[in-house]
Amino acid sequence: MDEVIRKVVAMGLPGVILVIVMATTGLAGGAAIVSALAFLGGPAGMLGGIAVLGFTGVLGDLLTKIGLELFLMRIYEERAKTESVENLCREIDGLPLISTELKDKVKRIIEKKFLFVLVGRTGVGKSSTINNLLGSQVAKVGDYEATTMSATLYRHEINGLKLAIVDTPGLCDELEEVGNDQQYLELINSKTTQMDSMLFVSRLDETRVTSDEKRGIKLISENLGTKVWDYSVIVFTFANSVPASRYQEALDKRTELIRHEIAKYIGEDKAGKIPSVAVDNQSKTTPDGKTWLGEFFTKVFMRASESGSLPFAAAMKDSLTSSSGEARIDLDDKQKAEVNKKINKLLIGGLAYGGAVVGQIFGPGGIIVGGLLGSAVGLWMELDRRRNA
Ligand SMILES: Nc1nc2c(ncn2[C@@H]2O[C@H](COP(=O)(O)OP(=O)(O)O)[C@@H](O)[C@H]2O)c(=O)[nH]1
Ligand SMILES: [Mg+2]
Repeated sequence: MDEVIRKVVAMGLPGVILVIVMATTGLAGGAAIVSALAFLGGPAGMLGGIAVLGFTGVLGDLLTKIGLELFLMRIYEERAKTESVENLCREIDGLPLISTELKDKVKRIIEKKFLFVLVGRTGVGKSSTINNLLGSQVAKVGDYEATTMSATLYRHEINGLKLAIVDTPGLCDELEEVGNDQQYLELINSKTTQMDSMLFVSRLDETRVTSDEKRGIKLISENLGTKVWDYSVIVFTFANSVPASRYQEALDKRTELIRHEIAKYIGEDKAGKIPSVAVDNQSKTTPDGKTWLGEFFTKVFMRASESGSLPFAAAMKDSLTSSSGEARIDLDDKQKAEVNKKINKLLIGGLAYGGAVVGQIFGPGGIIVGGLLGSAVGLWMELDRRRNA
């Protein structure tokens, strides 16, 4: 661990306050210490000494280099190894000078809760995809009557990561009573800062963007805000329903079509960057002979990591690097290299994150990503409350 981080960790709350004061006020040296003491409401031994005074120099340097966000994540991640997560979350809630959004991010890194949302027309394979991702039959498949707007949240814990996947039936369906989705969208909207990725699910073997999908894209863009597309991935199901000879072409064409529809709200440039991936819920492979789970993981991981979901990438690191047992998700060398590069670049930001090397993904029974779970506890409780209301 970096020496500076180690020192701040050893200081506990006073150390955190000192870091925040320096980052948000630009104060340094004795002035920063005096100010931090004021926030702490009295003399705190560790901040009083000359040792700390001299320390503010190197502290400031590292802060400039990696930024407050990464610094705080790193400190709390380290402290969570020896202190209760519950107490730390309470401490974080009470921190001065920083936004609620930043607090949420820092809490997420120690709680290891992640939220994914699946949207798509009924019947495209959302539930099947969730089951494949989580490696267990948690979602009910083939329910064509699920055209109500009640969202379902599936929770699953994998290697200590708490994943929540929200299945949103109806969002892309032509409904008689559309009255509900406003309320529902507002609800999701209030949680978007906690959403790690939104998966837009559509069939690969179709030739058009259907009117329900267009409506879904419009609803999402207008209600969740266009930013939601920054961390979305387009997932094409029924990959094997397309002949192998036409697979790549179909994937390119379908991607282009969906992106074009989304572009109406965010522009072609941004839409052109939304990644897509093909899966087939009845098979381990796609028509190109590749195992799709690895590609899927890589795409979602990269996207969630890019979209400012540093906590996700950070928490993922341990799962990615565990080395016991057989991996449930196999990454090929290229995928491993990509994920490695991302983890090392993102997490580290110059800081000793320890040069993670992706070995295998999620040991026995493990894996990844699918949905939305964690931060979702709030969403889940809210949905539950409304459902029962
Ligand atoms: N061949 C094939 N069938 C699929 C695929 N995904 C889902 N299905 C089938 O399509 C039907 C609807 O799937 P479901 O997961 O319930 O869709 P949802 O309404 O979006 O949740 C079920 O009969 C699934 O077995 C896929 O990728 N390939
Ligand atoms: Mg379903």
